[in-house]
Formats: sequence, C-alpha cells, structure tokens
Amino acid sequence: MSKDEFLRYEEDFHAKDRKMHRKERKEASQKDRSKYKKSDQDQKKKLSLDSLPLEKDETHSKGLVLAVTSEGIAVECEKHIYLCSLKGNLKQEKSRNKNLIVVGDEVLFTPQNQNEGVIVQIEKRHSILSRADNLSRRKQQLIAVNINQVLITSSVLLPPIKPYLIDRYIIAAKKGNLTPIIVINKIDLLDSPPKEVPAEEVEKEKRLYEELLAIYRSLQIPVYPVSTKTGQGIEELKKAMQNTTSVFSGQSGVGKSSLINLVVGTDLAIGKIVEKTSKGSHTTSTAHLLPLANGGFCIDTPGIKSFGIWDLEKKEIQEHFPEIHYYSQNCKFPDCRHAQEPGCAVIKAVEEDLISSLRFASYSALIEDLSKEHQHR
Ligand SMILES: Nc1nc2c(ncn2[C@@H]2O[C@H](COP(=O)(O)OP(=O)(O)OP(=O)(O)O)[C@@H](O)[C@H]2O)c(=O)[nH]1
Ligand SMILES: [Mg+2]
Ligand SMILES: [Zn+2]
Repeated sequence: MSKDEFLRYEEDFHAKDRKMHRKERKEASQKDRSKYKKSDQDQKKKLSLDSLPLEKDETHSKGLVLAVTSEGIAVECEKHIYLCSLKGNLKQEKSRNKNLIVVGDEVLFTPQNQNEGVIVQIEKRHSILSRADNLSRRKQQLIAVNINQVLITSSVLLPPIKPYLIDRYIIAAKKGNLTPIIVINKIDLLDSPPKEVPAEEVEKEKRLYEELLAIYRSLQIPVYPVSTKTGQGIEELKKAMQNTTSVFSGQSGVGKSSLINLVVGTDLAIGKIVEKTSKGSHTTSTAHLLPLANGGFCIDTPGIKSFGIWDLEKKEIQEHFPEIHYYSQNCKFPDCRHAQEPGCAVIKAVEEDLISSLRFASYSALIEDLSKEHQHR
C-alpha cells in the first residue's frame, strides 16, 4: 500500500459503507494472493505454522507500526505500508494487557503479498506511555511506545484546564521513560472569551493558568502556551518537536489534531484525514504516527476522559511530588499520610502556600484512588 492508498484506506475505514469496502478489500487480497505461490504454500501449512521454526528462506522485514485499527495493523517498511495481523503465538500473553501492540512499535513481519503481512515479533521498547484500563483498572492499556516526549495537551475554558490530569500524565511519562511537556492550547480564549462563558469563570481560569505556569516552571517541566487560532507559541512548539519523537495526549477537544495540522504542515494532507474520519466532529478515533518534515515524528491520539496511572504503588506517589516529599521530612510522624495527623509539615506548607493546593489536591486524589482500589480487591 502506498502512503496515498493508506490515507484513502483510513478514510474508507470510517466511511458509512464500511462493510462494502471490507468485502472489496477481501476480494482484492484474494486476487493478489493467487499471484503469489509462496503464500499458497503458507496457507496449506497454516495449522502447524505457529509451532514451526521460521523457514530459512522466509524473509523478515523490519517495520514501524503507524496505526492499529480494528481492520489491521498498519506497518511501514521502506515507505510502503502493509496491513498486518499478529502471529498467533504473540496473542497469548493477554492477562495484564488490554492491547499487545501499539503505534510506535518496531516489529519484524513477513510480507504475504504487496499489501499484507504477518507480524512475527515485537521489538523491545525503550519507552511506554500507558494507563490503567478505564473499566477494570486491572489491565494496562498502551497509548504509544518508543517515543521520547509526551505533549500533555490541555486547553483553557473549552474545555477548562484540569490540573490533576496534567499531574497524572507527568507521573505516567516519568514511569514510562518519556519527558513530560505541557501544552496549554486555546490561549486566545483568555483574551477573547466565548460569550457563553461567564466573566468570573474567565477570571478564575486566568488565575489558574498563571498559577500553573508558576508551578510547572518551578518543577522544571516545560510549559508551552499556544493557540492554533492566533499562531501564538506554535514556532516554539515546532522547535521542541524537531528531530525527536512526540505523542500528543489529553482530553478530547483540547486541539491535539489542530496543533498537529499546524506543526506537520498542510502538504501532508493530515487535515483531510482528520476531517473525513470525523464527519464534522473532528474526533480522532485511532492513534496515528506522522512524520515531521525536518526529522522525527509525532503521534496523534484519541482524547481520553480520565487517566488512571498503570502499576502505581501508594508508597511511590510521594516521590513524584518533589515539593511534598521535601516538606514531609519535617512531619512529626515518619509514616505521616498528610491527612489529619498532628504535626504534619506538609499540610502546614500547603496552608502557608509553600506547596500549591492544586498539587496537594492531585496528590490526595491519587492516594484516595489507590485506597479505593485496594478496598475492592
Ligand atoms: N479558540 C480556539 N479553538 C481551537 C484552538 N485549537 C483548536 N480549537 C478548536 O477546538 C476544537 C477541537 O479541536 P481538535 O483538534 O479536534 O481536538 P482534539 O484534541 O484532537 O480532540 P479529539 O480528537 O476528540 O481528542 C475544534 O473545533 C478546533 O477548531 C485554539 O487555539 N483556539
Ligand atoms: Mg483529535
Ligand atoms: Zn505529613
């Protein structure tokens, strides 16, 4: 599949006549297959194939996972895109994982014909952005892998900034070996707020925004205030994304796809995909990997509603809040939970505004979440 064909495929995938296309594709691939004798042999051996060692003459190609859809895994190899499936034995280890393969994965695959292949191996990952599965919380849901930085994207007013969500992403990033970077989009709305938002809410959001800038700058986590409407901060963001790999993640509607359109440039026709897949609402439904003109790539992901951190132990939470950890050394009790204990230096520091009450609220909510989970076990 060429890149153009893949883009078309993506559009088809979301089109109303989905079934029709599936049928056409099946017929096309059957036609294709008949041209390849080796694939026919593979078919005959299908039942025992999984347990056999790889054939000597079987060639494996190295590829990069661009997207995982219900129709297949799009793998890029030398500018060509194959729609792949996972080899049977790779599907086994499922107990703790909601998904086994994700955008950013490097794989070895066996091309079956010009458009299709079978993934035989997933290479070791150097970073993982994941979260706890929304429903059960017992499974890890991979968002993207092998990425250097996560652009934690939020917006002001529509929808409003959610500090606790940002804090959760920061922890997930650090646990997964990614650098956290905060992007606050729709900055234009602070100066020209939408009519439906009451003035006091705008004022409140402005104060929250200023406070967050101060907090994260003091924690040395970069913050990029941006606007796709005015172009503010876009050049700086572009620079931060150059020659590296980034994943945009955050709530739905904050402007991840809009930002990517601006940064990646219109020549790649990304805007078209986003528009066509969404029938007006612009909602991204699958994670995509997109190359950048000057090296590196970025990943667009569907918006999330909530974010549970995967594999987080209660005792490690405090390490992720350096300012809380710092003041906790003066608590009267060494095992102080900073709840209602007498002589708690953390609560005192919050009261004296030495620790941000927003950060303390994030911390307390995480502790409470984990306590609830333990009760359910
Ligand atoms: N005022 C204002 N609106 C913006 C800005 N950036 C994006 N929007 C609007 O916000 C809406 C959502 O943008 P998207 O880019 O689709 O958001 P998303 O984060 O990709 O959303 P999901 O794909 O659902 O996760 C669109 O209507 C955009 O026009 C901005 O800087 N300012
Ligand atoms: Mg989107
Ligand atoms: Zn304490």
